[in-house]
Amino acid sequence: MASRLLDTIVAPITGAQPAAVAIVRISGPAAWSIAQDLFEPIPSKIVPRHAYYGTFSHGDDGLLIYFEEGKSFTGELTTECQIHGSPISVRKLLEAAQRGGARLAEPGEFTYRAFMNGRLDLSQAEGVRESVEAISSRQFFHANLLRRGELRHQLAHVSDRLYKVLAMIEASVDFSEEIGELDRLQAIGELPIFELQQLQDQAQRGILERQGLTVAITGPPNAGKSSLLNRLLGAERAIVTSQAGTTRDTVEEAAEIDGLLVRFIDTAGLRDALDEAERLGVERSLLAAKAANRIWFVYDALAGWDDAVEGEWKKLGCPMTIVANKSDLAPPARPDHLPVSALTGAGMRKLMGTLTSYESNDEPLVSMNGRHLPLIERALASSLLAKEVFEQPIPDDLASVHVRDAVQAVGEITGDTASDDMIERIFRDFCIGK
Ligand SMILES: Nc1nc2c(ncn2[C@@H]2O[C@H](COP(=O)(O)OP(=O)(O)OP(=O)(O)O)[C@@H](O)[C@H]2O)c(=O)[nH]1
Ligand SMILES: [Mg+2]
Repeated sequence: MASRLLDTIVAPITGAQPAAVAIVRISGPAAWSIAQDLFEPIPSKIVPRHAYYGTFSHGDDGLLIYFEEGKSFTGELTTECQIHGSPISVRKLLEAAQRGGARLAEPGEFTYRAFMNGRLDLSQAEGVRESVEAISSRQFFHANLLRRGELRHQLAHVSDRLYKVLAMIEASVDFSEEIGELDRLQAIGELPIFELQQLQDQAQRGILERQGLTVAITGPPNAGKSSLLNRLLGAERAIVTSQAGTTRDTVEEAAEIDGLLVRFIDTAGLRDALDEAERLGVERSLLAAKAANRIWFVYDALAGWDDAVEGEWKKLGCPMTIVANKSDLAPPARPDHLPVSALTGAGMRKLMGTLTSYESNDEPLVSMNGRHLPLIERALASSLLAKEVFEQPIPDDLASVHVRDAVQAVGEITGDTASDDMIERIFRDFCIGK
């Protein structure tokens, strides 16, 4: 993509038509001259970021907005055309812009240009994509944190410190006679170990909240597992009957619980299966439980907690929340069982609360995704190795290798040291118009 930065590009930046309005963005050196041929009346003196009403040459009317170079999303001279959101109108405007000299933007090319022009670093560009693709409130929250650049800001500070240590080492090697030996304690103090540890500690939450959770709803037959799923979804998703052994195949559905994306898996009741289909169903239940982040073991409070139920519970043998359903009919067998009723909805808030309780309720100030964490860990490990060198009677410049590796790792997050390949890979997943 890099060699083609001089082209002027065009694409709709709004979603699927038909819609009330669509926006077509033209970005690049010819953005204004192309727009002048597409729109009238062109005001004698155009004010940036003001909307002008007029007619487009392809027959639609709407608004034209002009953005100066350096003050647009891409950092380039840009015009945006707001037209009616009909597929025909959008296509005709795109064709007219192409006749005027623009070419269709590749997926992610607007954001790529914003990155190449320094408007965003690589992590912020990822934040742009994540904001667009977010389907839960927590995903959107983390995407916005990333997009706004707090990680970029903190990593700039980390890099500064690393470069300072490199400079100290180089100066002491090159000018040892003039400035004397390296002050090793000072060099250790400059290593951003604490900052990287803090980032590492904070990364997990963003990664978890982006991924969301998978919850397997298991337990004996007829306990009300499918009823519980339906109650959570507010829809009759799974078949419910009064017969034990109703659910065979796993039933999966996602819902947003307190902002978090949660995939619920309703499973076949656990017991010694009566036929082949049920046996396979029970096998799938166990697999689902194994793969899930959380397990709810649901039993029927009226039927009670007998040896058979206890036996099935023990077979799972991993930590889980024990849910006493049908609490409208009977209390839970034990005080540590969570009473709920899929019928009345009692206890549901508390049950959902078990999914979203965090050790710390403070909102994070910085967010990282799954690509960033290993790089933070690498930068931290290298910084610790550099510290080890400084603590031993071996030449200072051996620490440079480790410090440089930390710089490299941090730069792969921000894009400063990322290879073209890596950058292309990240932008390849963007959609057209982003
Ligand atoms: N009173 C009462 N009845 C419930 C409750 N939850 C479920 N039931 C009833 O219990 C029966 C079994 O419910 P299901 O949701 O099919 O139970 P299940 O655990 O999915 O059963 P299998 O799929 O056979 O393993 C149905 O008749 C439901 O109407 C509840 O909270 N209170
Ligand atoms: Mg069921």
